[in-house]
Amino acid sequence: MARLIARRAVLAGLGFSAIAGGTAGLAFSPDFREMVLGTGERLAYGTHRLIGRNALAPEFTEADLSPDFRTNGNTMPRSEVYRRHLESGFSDWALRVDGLVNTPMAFTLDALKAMPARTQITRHDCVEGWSAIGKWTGVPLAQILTRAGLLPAARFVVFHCADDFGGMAYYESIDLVDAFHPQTLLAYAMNDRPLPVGHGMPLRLRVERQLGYKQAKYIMRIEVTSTLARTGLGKGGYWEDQIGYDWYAGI
Ligand SMILES: Nc1nc2c(c(=O)[nH]1)N[C@H]1C(S)=C(S)[C@@H](COP(=O)(O)O)O[C@H]1N2
Ligand SMILES: [Mo]
Repeated sequence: MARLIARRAVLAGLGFSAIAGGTAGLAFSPDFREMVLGTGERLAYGTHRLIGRNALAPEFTEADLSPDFRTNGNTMPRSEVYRRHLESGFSDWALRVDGLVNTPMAFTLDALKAMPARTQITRHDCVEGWSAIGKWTGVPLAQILTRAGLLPAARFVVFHCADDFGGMAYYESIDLVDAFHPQTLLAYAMNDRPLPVGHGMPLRLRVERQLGYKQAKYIMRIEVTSTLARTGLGKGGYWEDQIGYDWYAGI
């Protein structure tokens, strides 16, 4: 039942009217395109939606793992709150899930680890020109959203992070198609070990069909919204706001 509601909200939220039809991928509503997409990304977005909402990013094998997966961006949030969680091993940390949901919820790290997990070996592509293959284990975001239940107006999932650049908090957002994609994870482990601080401890996003800057680290709160206009400077993410990176960073 909860699943059905969530699915209906996905379809309604994106204006998919003919999801089962051959052209479903291009059936997103014009107002949605105008609101958030530039010309180049509109092409990538349309292509991905045409290929299929659940088309998988390539997955690799253990032999392909990068011996050295570098870090990028912030590697240690400086907020007091984060420092305290780090010192206490995130024992009283909880992921908050709120916004346009039926039931606002909080998930401790143990609760997340007790949920059905998915592991995938994928390539991370940073817009700055480097890539690395890593193994990620976490909870599919779809499970979290299904547990909380989406309200009909839900269209985006916003990830609020613990770190900032010059006082501007890092955040990112995705649409509901990516949010319910089978490879979209809230990862708590990397290469079979707890997520290192530099890579986003305790929780980071993996949204495998998009570039590195979408892979939000240090997630503290997930907010479901109907618009991106009221978060940060309104472009859907820290780098989108600051230097105009595409909101839809399709690879
Ligand atoms: N919270 C947060 N998430 C972030 C960043 C950041 O600075 N802060 N940097 C982004 C960028 S540009 C990249 S390439 C990846 C880097 O992930 P890594 O440090 O695990 O390699 O994280 C992304 N997510
Ligand atoms: Mo990046």
